[in-house]
Amino acid sequence: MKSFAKLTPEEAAQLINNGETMGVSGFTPAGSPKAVTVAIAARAEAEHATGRPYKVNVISGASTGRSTDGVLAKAKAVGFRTPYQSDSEMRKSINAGETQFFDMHLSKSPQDVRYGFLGPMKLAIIEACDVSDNGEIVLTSAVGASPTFCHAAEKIVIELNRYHPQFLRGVHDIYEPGNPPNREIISILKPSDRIGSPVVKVDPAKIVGIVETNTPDETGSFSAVGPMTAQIGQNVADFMAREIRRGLIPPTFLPVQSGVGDTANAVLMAMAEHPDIPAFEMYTEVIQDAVIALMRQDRVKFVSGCSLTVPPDTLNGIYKDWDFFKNRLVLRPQEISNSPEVIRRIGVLSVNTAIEVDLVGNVNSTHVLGRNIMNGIGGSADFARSAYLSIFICPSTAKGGKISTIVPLVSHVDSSEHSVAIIITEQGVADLRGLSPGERANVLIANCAHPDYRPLLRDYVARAESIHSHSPHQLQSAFRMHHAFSTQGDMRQAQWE
Ligand code: 0RQ
Repeated sequence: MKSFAKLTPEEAAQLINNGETMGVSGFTPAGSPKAVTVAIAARAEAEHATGRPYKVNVISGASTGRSTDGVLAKAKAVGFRTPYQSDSEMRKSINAGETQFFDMHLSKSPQDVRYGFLGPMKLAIIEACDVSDNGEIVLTSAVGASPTFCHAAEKIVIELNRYHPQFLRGVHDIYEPGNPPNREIISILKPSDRIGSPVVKVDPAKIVGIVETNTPDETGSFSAVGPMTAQIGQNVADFMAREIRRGLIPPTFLPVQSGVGDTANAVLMAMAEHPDIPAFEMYTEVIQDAVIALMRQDRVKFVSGCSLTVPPDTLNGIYKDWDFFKNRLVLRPQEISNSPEVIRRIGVLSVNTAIEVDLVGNVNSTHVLGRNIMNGIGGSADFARSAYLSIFICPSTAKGGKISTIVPLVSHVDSSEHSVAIIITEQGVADLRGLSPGERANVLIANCAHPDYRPLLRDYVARAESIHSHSPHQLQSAFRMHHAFSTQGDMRQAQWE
């Protein structure tokens, strides 16, 4: 390490100029930069104060911590952003048109960087817990797209974060697929298979300097499981147990993927508590709090993921019990954790959250009323499209009942009806497998819609059916519920034409 220059964050911030692109390490707040990005935001504010333009393009693994997206967006320092975000300042900047956002499948964004589709990358800012003279980088609590950024960027700055112990060497499995026509099979047959290297190997000449930090990940805690999320979780667990009984899921079970957030946590808890579901393995994207608790109880036997997105207390506990955890988890690049090829082959049971679902099973995971982005598609469709069983969950209503999440037609499509098998709300389960659009509409209304909205939705379908078509729609009324919320503040006010 002696051979690398020590830089202050401010010196590192000089390495990227207006209009240039940087790649940032991490995946969620886990492993994302915490010092150089803050200095870049300060530089942007100073440049703006003198009337000079300064905006950079930011490519990350997924969402980041507030010291990346939060401070940069607040400083109006981001011209272009991809592939995912979940920060309130960044969301505001995107929805105000100040930042151009390109919403991408997370399995695909690294390859688009490698193919050159997103232009040249000037700088990679990479959080590491160790780096050797010969250019071996040991990442921290996430892998994300860091291997690709290290290879694609002209220059690399390392944020050497002393908070993370060097014994993390060995938990990462770094494998970067080649570009076609020379790509090989990703030979993962079960979640615990390792196919790569414990380190990211780079030409040490590309590492222009090291910024030292000692800062925890900016990951928040989850809320306690409430009655709504508990009921959704129970419905998912009961459904899976039923599928085992019917012989449609093998009795040994299959690897599980679960999305992020409180509902996903509740689903995992309910699955782990269900007496008919055996202890299982996970092939997922984000490893969040519930997974760690369930590993300690031996209900989750092994987990393959892309990031350890847990609050600092939980992470400290993992580091303290490293002998227990080190052989039970692996962190992979997002191209591998979310690889459709692997997900399809190993038969992942996938559970993701929807914002709204329409009567034929199209899912909107990203947009509120078709216009404003929430977070992005993330890895949801990487899993949904290729899963053994693709489940989407959500409460049947939002905003105190003024919004129905079951609508005639979604205002934006992320996972189409062709990728969605099961919808589960607190009301129940709609099994859409093998159903025609009209049949899907009936089962979704009966089993998943809130009772307040069932008559309205049944009336919509009845009117559509009166004109005899394959799909139960009337174009003149399809967005009336959204329009009623926009203009009258309540979808129940909708009237069909
Ligand atoms: O708004 O925060 O103002 O109260 O949306 O909704 O119910 O708290 O759900 O936090 O789980 O987020 C789809 C956004 C759900 C998330 C989404 C409002 C609601 C609330 C949040 P408030 P909840 P969650 C990858 C996993 C895409 C990426 C993905 C997501 C806020 O799960 O970003 O799946 N998914 N990644 O009130 C208007 C509606 C609404 C609505 C909810 N119909 N209209 N507002 N809200 N429904 C795969 C992995 O492996 C991890």
